[in-house]
Amino acid sequence: MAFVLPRSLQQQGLAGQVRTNSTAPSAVHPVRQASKQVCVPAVSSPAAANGPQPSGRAASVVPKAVAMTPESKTLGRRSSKYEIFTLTTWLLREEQKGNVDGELATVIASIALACKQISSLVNRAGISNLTGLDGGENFSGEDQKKLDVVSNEVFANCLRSSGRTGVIASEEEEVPIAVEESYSGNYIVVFDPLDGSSNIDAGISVGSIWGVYEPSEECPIDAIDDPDKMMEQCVLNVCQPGKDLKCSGYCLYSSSTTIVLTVGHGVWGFTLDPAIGEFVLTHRDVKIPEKGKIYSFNEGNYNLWNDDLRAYMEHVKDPAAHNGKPYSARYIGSLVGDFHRTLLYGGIYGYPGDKKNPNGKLRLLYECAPMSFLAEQAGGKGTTGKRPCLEIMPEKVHQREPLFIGSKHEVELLEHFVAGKRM
Ligand code: AFP
Repeated sequence: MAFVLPRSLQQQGLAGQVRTNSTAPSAVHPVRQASKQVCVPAVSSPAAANGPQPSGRAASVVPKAVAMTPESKTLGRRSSKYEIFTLTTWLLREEQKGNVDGELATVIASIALACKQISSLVNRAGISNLTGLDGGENFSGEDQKKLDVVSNEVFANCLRSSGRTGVIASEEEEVPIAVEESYSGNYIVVFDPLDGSSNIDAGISVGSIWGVYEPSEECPIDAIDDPDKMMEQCVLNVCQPGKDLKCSGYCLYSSSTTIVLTVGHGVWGFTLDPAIGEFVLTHRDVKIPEKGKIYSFNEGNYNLWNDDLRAYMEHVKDPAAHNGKPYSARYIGSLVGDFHRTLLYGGIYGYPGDKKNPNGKLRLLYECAPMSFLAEQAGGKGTTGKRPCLEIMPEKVHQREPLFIGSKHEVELLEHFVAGKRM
């Protein structure tokens, strides 16, 4: 877990209690050295904050192949076949509608910039000696890949530089980091910078996942004098239920790099156009199919599952129960890739608890809750099998929960079995 503390806390002496950016081991680590690029999105407008154009290419000389979108009409301007609708344009429109404020737009723009950098690093991993293990472990005892470490730094740098983030929590770190910033904001960002990284060395899809919260109103961190209490409060501020999310999203690094996000008004997808370095709208107001005959579980754990889950699994594979055509199995082992397919094609993704790990493997704050917010905004569902993920009040930053997510009908069918019922 990494924290960027609001300046008010740093001034009150909390910075001395926690690892600061300047003392981080990155100064001597070759991989970390490589990632020392600091992201500085301009904070005055989302348009500027979405990153620089590659030199020599102005936004106006967009290749002909880029299609004009229906959104251009809603902007009230004369449409042109060269007009494109980018993430920046979308953020401006959402700001005009009152769905995001300028600060949140800046946070999202800085996340998009981090995703561009990570996309470039992932693409070049094999030729830049960024595959393989970093040599360290994260606090959970999991081996860290080089790209886990680098992506964490890229994400944290971009959020710090946005000047709009007060607290950040990452899958990769447990020790809080106080950063000497001249200004900081209030938004709380939780993220998994590179989910599915065990797939990296084989060139298989990976992704980043994030969620953005406002500080909890019941515990204003500025009002506390005791540094220990302040630290506790930072953790509490991060630990909010998913229903309080202001934004969540993921970036898929695959055959293309695609950001899919929600600010509570539907789900929108933007694909990185490498020719212009911009995320271009490609998925408008995504709705997950109501039904879908694809299941995505690690069935290797079958013998560790309980009877209800095994009965469900037998049901979806039973030709007699489905007019001769059972469900298809698809499993990448990368939540972002598996969820993206489920969102577009329909079906269900599941990571259940089992005899060894009663709460499964996935983390509530930066995996289950952000993905469930997306699923619900797209008309689907995300549950533990017993209750909606968005309703769970976290007790720990790195808490694990079972996750079943996808088409409404498919998740409800699973819940039916988990409740001990049968067809
Ligand atoms: P890694 O980041 O260690 O590859 O874990 C990925 C993940 O958290 C999620 O993206 C996958 O869906 C899930 O774990 C795969 O876990 P199994 O390997 O146990 O199926």
